[in-house]
Amino acid sequence: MIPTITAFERSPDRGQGLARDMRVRWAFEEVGQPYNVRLVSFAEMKQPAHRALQPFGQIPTYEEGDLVLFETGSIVLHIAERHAGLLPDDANGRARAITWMFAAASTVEPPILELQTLKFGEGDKPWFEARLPLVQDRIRAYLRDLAARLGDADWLDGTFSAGDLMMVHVLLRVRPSGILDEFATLSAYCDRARARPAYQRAFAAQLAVANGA
Ligand code: GTB
Repeated sequence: MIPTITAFERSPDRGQGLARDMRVRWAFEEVGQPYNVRLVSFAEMKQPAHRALQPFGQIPTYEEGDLVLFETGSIVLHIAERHAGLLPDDANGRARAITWMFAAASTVEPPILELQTLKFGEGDKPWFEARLPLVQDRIRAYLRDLAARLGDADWLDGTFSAGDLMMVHVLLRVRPSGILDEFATLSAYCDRARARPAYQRAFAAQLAVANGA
């Protein structure tokens, strides 16, 4: 059965790959699994039918027969566990790759989301100017530690894994702020990931939606 995911009918980034369906598309492409996409409008996302799939009224979702999943980490892990290509064969290597998935979503992503919330939702608030450098520095601290761990390796733990996929997509979210460029090795890490044919196919597919194809 071919799984179906949901994605923005009109992504606010106009197809620059920042919306989270990109992670799922990329995972499918890495393992060579075909998938269908159902596009949803913002209004539809908040309706009971979509909330039955995603309680918070967000994209992406994943449907495969009776199975319905939400949360990109869970969906990417599900794909990685069922298909070769995104998790190492040895049990410890798999556990470490999954640890990096959690590190991306639970440690590195929250301050990046905080920066977005601040910039796009609190720009007119009296605390904006004071909070901005604090949040930016919190991101820098995590990126410094991540860069130290990556060192001059290509990927976080041996071969490319679902951990890298999640981490790179989280890092790409902070790129427009200019902070990623302060870390040359992380920037190169993201470029390496973006050069992967699977990433490029996924990017092209979601850009095609934005271009009305
Ligand atoms: N933790 C969940 C997951 O990982 O699946 C978070 C899902 C989520 O935040 N989905 C967003 C959403 O549906 C889309 S990706 N938002 C609508 C809502 O909450 O009402 C977040 C996103 C949106 C837009 C851009 N962009 O345009 O640059 C980037 C990322």
